[in-house]
Amino acid sequence: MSNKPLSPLEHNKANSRFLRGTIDLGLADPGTGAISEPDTKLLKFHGSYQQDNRDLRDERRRQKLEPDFSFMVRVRLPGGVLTPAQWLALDDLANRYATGGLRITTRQTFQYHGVVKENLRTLIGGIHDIGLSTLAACGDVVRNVVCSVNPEVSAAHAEVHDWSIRLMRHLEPQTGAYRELWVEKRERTGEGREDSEPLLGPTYLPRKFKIGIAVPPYNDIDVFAQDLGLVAIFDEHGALAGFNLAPGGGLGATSGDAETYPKLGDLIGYVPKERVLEASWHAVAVQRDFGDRSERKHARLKYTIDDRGLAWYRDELQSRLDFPIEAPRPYRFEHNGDRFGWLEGEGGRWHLTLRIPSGRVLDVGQRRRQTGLREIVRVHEGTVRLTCNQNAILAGVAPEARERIDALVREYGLDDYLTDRPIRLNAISCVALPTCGLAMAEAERYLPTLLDRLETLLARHGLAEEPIHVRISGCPNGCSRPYIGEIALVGRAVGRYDLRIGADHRGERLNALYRENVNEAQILEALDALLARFAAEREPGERFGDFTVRVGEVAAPQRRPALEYPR
Ligand code: SRM
Ligand code: SF4
Repeated sequence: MSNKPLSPLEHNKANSRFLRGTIDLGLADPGTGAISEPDTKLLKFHGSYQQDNRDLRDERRRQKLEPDFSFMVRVRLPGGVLTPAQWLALDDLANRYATGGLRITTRQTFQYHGVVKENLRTLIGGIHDIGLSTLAACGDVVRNVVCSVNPEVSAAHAEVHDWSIRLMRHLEPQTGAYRELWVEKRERTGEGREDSEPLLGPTYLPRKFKIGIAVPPYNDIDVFAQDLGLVAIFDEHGALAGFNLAPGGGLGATSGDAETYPKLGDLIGYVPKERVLEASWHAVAVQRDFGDRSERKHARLKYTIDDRGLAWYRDELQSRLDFPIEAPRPYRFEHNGDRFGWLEGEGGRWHLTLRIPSGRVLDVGQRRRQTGLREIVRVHEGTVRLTCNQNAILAGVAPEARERIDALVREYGLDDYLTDRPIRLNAISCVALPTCGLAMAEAERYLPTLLDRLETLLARHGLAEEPIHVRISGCPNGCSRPYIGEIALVGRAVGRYDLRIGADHRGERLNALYRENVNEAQILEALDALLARFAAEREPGERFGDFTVRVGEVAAPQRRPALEYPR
């Protein structure tokens, strides 16, 4: 283990009395819209980030006012499944306490933005009251466990979804701080002496830890971008047998720092389903014990594995288990997108996947998505499922209810899935400006313009119906998983992006840098030439990302995970 000094956040966590800090005092201080800097770090573990409106920063500074502070609140929603009643309650909380409606994230949950300090306790308490939580939605913990939205085979999905909930419960923080602060709303939180964290320990994990379960043939969660990816494996009767383990994925990178990089996870083996809780516990514990606690940029599991070797990680994990990790089992992914429109599932129930651009559940002009979804959910008797591509599914609809839902979809302008071209349907963006403190360029607000320009280019080359996956992030942290986009823009500065190409559409190959730090005109010029070549030289059925690698426009980037032991 490292002799380097611990990062300041490690001391902060150690002294926090199991995540209490002085958050209670900060919330009670009427003199500022903020809380103290050390407490902002602890607040993340409770599911909230302090932010300020970056559009207003300069003006507020000129007026000698403190920044326009508010809080982002992230709900924890394993597997992205919620009831209509929960949807309505979350929607109501958004209207009362947040700005900008609800936002579906790339990890199939909701975020609220613009929550002022005085409303934090009411909002988080309200989320708790409907059986949900924000605990561990952010911070150095196991985050929201995502899983494939798989409504076609609902029995299999139901079981996999159940595992995502069990994993979340098995690995979540045990501190009483959350209950004291947000449920009991105590003026003064306790001492934390009675708390213990059997898995995470008093300093929690070195960094965030993400777990996701994919259900082949769909990789809609991008399983190889997780710290621990689980690929569900089914037996010959279609019953869930167990999971392949793929540790070491992670996409974040820091601009200009070659020591940080995106990476896909590697397959190290298979465990039967009844062993997955134990295997995941120890997969997390290895990172707890060996992850870098001195340099946060180097603290994700991918770096621990790259420093020590995949075989080391597998052996270390195996040494903590009293059952063998078996060889990985075969599976095949078809794509990492969503399947829009109506699909019939088991038991004669139907499922409707709606396109929600950038996940914004908000009324804008004719597109009254927030009101429309509220009206639909009021009559909907199944569940709602959020996808990691920021879309929403009305699941479990009776055949006779479809017509009414279709009418509401049309009335409120939720019919993008019928009108949009594939490139628009599959595009993902991160939040970026104005709320994200790390954004270097626009993402969500620029995406519609970018797509207009790309549609013009595609039409020029006779490619209007081409389902190319486009992803844009406002900085290299990669929250829209841009490093697995067939075309990706990664923000470097206002109006400037790295253009990356060459990922596949199954989430099994990273893309590579094609043009560095370029503006819109340069991006469009480069893509114009690439699309012309694609239209002229592609093989039948070949996808854009695969084409750019085959013809050598970019060198084949990181391999897809190999189906073999790492020895
Ligand atoms: Fe993210 C930080 C938004 C998914 C990698 N991410 C942030 C913060 C909290 C900015 C900050 O630290 O101040 C962003 C808040 C913006 C805002 O105003 O709301 C933010 N990340 C998001 C969301 C909301 C993007 C979206 O538009 O949907 C996603 C919330 C997911 C969730 O519900 O939990 C989101 N972030 C991701 C993903 C994709 C994924 O997990 O599938 C990644 C890449 C995968 C990974 O983790 O490697 C991702 N976010 C990061 C990183 C880079 C971490 C790293 O290892 O370097 C940061 C920066 C950090 O942690 O220091 C970050
Ligand atoms: Fe913010 Fe960067 Fe994540 Fe976008 S990718 S939300 S700009 S941290």
